[in-house]
Amino acid sequence: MTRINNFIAGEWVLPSSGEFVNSINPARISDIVTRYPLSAKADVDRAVAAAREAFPVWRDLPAPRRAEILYRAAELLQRAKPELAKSVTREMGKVYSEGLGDIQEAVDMAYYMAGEGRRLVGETVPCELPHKDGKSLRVPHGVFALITPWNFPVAIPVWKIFASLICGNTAVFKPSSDSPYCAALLVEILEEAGLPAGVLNLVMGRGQHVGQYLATHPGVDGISFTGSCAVGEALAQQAAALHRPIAMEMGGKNAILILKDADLDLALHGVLWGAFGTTGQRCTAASRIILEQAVYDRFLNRLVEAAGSLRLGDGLLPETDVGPLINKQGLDKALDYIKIGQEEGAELLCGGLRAAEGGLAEGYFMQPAVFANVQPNMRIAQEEIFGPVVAVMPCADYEDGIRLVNQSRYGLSSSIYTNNVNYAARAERDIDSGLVYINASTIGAEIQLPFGGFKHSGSGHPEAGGRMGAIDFFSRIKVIYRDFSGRLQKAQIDQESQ
Ligand code: UN1
Repeated sequence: MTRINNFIAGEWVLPSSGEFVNSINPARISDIVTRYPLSAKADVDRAVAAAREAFPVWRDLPAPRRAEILYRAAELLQRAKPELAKSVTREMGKVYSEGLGDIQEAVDMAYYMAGEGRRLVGETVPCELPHKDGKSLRVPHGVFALITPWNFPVAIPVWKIFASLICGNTAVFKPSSDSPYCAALLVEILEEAGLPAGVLNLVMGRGQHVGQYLATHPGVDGISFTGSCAVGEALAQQAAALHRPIAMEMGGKNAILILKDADLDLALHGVLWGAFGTTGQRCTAASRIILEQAVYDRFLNRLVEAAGSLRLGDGLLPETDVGPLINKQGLDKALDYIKIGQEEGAELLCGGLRAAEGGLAEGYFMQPAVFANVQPNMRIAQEEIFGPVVAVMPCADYEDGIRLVNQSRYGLSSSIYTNNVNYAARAERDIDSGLVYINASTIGAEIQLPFGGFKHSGSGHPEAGGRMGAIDFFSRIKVIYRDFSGRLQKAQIDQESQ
């Protein structure tokens, strides 16, 4: 077991509080992964001051030079991938192959954002007056507060860190208290890659104290947050009062619509992967399955059989399909929704119990659950569970199915399985969510396209992607007019005199 510290102004430093708490392995709670700092406000003050101090020098370093550090980080991440993936699995429970995917996503993002260092384009346009030109430039905001969840403990921080840094911002990174060790490993890699002191600072601790204080700190210029709707929307109100840009990625209640002409084998793989991959703990997890009536019984039977045969266990064991939930609270919440669904009159066809056979009682395991005959307005069909629970409902036809897909306050990721080209094309238009998958599950976005939700899932500032995504959020547009006529020229007014 190790103990980790905060990283401020290029040094690994003790928290001013002197307090540390355990980060534990959710598959075996006696396994303490590390002890991490419970920081105090003074630590946030120091981290913000360090980021402020580093800002002018980092801003003035040409973006292609900033990029070189990201290229080095990409190589280091690639080299350390197996070790990092093991730490991801040990600290937050996802199966090892998904841990490798988490790191691969970080590698992809590092290369991609490094490339953006040579592509931070503005525009040059003709001016209406002679001997005058005009251009737009991308400039950084200053210091960003980056607040991240545990479910992608390396990939999601990297979406924010690399995009903010390549644009010339400096940052204070506050990771989830459920994945501080992974955060520290990531920061070590950036340190090794040669990131100058103060450009990225890491402060660990509780969200209500450290995260909240950081986001509203007077020395911060912008916020990027991924987490719950309740926290994100409260932060957005405070950010509005401070006139501070905020990007939020929040909940989802993602649906897969399966039409009767679909390839049902393919759809079954997609449902299992979307609903139970990462133990259902993705914002993009499939948690509503909408089946066209003609295939309802057939598909449901196959789904129940397949869900019941998924093997639970420690994600480091090669035979494991589904790992644990993140913590006691996550497990209790998912178990509560099983009760809620039953009380609402949905039919629980499999799973839904805490798994305790073998060594599983030592971790937060739950058997994957399938509810059938779900009504669209039931809580299990409307509220985000963030666990291995799926709500299945029938629909009459394409139109009815789309209506159900869109009947949600969320709109992050949706999917349709059909072999009818016209329905597939119509779904691209009709589905009201930021991500739409055709004949693929709701998870598996690639970093070169923007990632973000509609409605209550997001703020309209997507992550990842290039100029249509994160680059647009992490930079501001400055416009320069240069008049080299040597006389007063009046735009919009000097029409006649030329
Ligand atoms: C999340 O769902 O919490 O699209 C993030 C995916 C991953 C990122 C998901 N690349 O599934």
